[in-house]
Amino acid sequence: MSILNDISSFLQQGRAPKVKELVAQALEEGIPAQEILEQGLLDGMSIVGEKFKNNEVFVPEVLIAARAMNMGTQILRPHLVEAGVEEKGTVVIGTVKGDLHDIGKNLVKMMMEGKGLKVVDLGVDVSAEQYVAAAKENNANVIACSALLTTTMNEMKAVVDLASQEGIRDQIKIMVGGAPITQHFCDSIGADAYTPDAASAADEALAFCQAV
Ligand code: B1M
Repeated sequence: MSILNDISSFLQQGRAPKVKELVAQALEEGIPAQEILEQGLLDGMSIVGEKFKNNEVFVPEVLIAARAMNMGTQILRPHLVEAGVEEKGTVVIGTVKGDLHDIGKNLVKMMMEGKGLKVVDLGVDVSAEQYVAAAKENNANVIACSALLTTTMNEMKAVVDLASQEGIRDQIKIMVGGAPITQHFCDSIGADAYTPDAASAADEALAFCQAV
């Protein structure tokens, strides 16, 4: 079994120290960080997600797998983030109100930092008021909203609407993403961009910042 399969399998078992150790070992063996992320960590997490959907595992198991995922990504972080010295723009990021999923949001943040962007991370369960206040305070170019639940994705519309009410809509781009989000949804709420993954989110945010 390859080391990437082992990482996936230990992640599924929630064995964080083992995941951490193998991620470090894979890096030492010269496996690219992106490959470790996709074929090791994300592979394991998507299997956990499938089992969660089928009621084969439950919230506690998912939580310990998520903790293992986070430990693995922490080791990968410096290799994924080759941050530019000069800041190229500012992004305010968070997971929308009512939603506690942050693994994808953290990956998006990491990739954006890797493009030399300053990222202000508001965490999870972020209200429209918090996004807009932080965008104003930090003179941000982009608000980036992540949602993983179909029940919370409509919070993104509240962010777009509040940015308009507060008169900053024409100065800021609003990006949306997360598993239930689609281009159609993005268009329907009047957001500026939907991207399906962390790498394309970072490219898009950089493009917005450079267009200012
Ligand atoms: Co939750 N959960 N969860 N969960 N969970 C899902 C999302 C679910 C699909 C599982 C399922 O049923 N198959 C389901 C949602 C169903 C739906 O809404 N239709 C679900 C549910 C129902 C729930 C609870 C309600 C369960 C319960 O309590 N009964 C509950 C809700 C809690 C809450 O938020 N209020 C809950 C809780 C949890 C845990 C706390 C246990 C844990 C989260 C831990 C954490 O994040 N710290 C958890 C997890 C881990 C998952 C799954 C298994 C994995 C999510 C994940 O991290 N994926 C998930 C099943 C699945 O997705 N297969 C599931 C890996 C991550 C890298 O992917 O976040 O999609 P993702 O990010 C991607 C892209 O979407 C994109 O980039 C990333 C990759 O490049 N992206 C963006 C993300 N944000 C972006 C923003 C952008 C652009 C791209 O621009 C701004």
